[in-house]
Amino acid sequence: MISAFVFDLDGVITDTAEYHYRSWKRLAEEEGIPFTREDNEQLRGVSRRESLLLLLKGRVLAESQMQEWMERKNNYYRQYLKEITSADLLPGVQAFLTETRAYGLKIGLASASKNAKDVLNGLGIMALFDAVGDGYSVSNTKPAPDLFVWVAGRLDLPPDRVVIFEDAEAGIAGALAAGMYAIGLGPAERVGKAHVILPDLRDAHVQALLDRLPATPR
Ligand code: B16
Ligand code: MG
Repeated sequence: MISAFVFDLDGVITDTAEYHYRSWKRLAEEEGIPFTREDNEQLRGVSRRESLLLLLKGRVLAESQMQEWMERKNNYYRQYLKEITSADLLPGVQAFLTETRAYGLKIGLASASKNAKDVLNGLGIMALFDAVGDGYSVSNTKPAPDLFVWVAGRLDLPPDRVVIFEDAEAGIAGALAAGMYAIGLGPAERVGKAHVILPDLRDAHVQALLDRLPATPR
């Protein structure tokens, strides 16, 4: 029996990837490092530190400088966050979350972002969540299962009663490693290992999705 739906944030509930991109881009320009939108695709769902390492492409910085660069990028990013409202919810999200609650399922968040709570507040949907796992909850980031396990623990549920909604390959891998169900949002090249693949949450319905899940997650 499924008892909870747990959502990734960036790429599932809202599209903060564009703001992350602009913030990293500004830092990269200030430091004379080439950084394109294509480079940014690799940063989806990846922690701030790992994002910086990808941006550096093998360049080595002292730890203090890494900290300063991450802080600077985050300050740029937080400027964008001030502008976030419910208009930034991805299509279908509000209706699907409302339907999920009405169906009687618990709702959780599993995001790599240390800014996740501010994003949920800006979007005006914080009150819908029973548990929020963010960039402060665990040390091991996706594809490790740790964050999903942490959220399931908060919801007091075993893994096979939890369904994860993810847009990143690393997120799907983490959900499966945790022994949970995975619903992939996006192209099969990225989320093909999920139990069910959807383009996005537009037209998604709880019962129809539950009907498509196999009897066990593995
Ligand atoms: P922060 P998600 C991830 O969010 C983003 O996809 C990724 O680009 C970002 O680097 C990461 O959060 C950390 O964000 O710098 O705010 O801590 O997809 O896991 O919700
Ligand atoms: Mg994501």
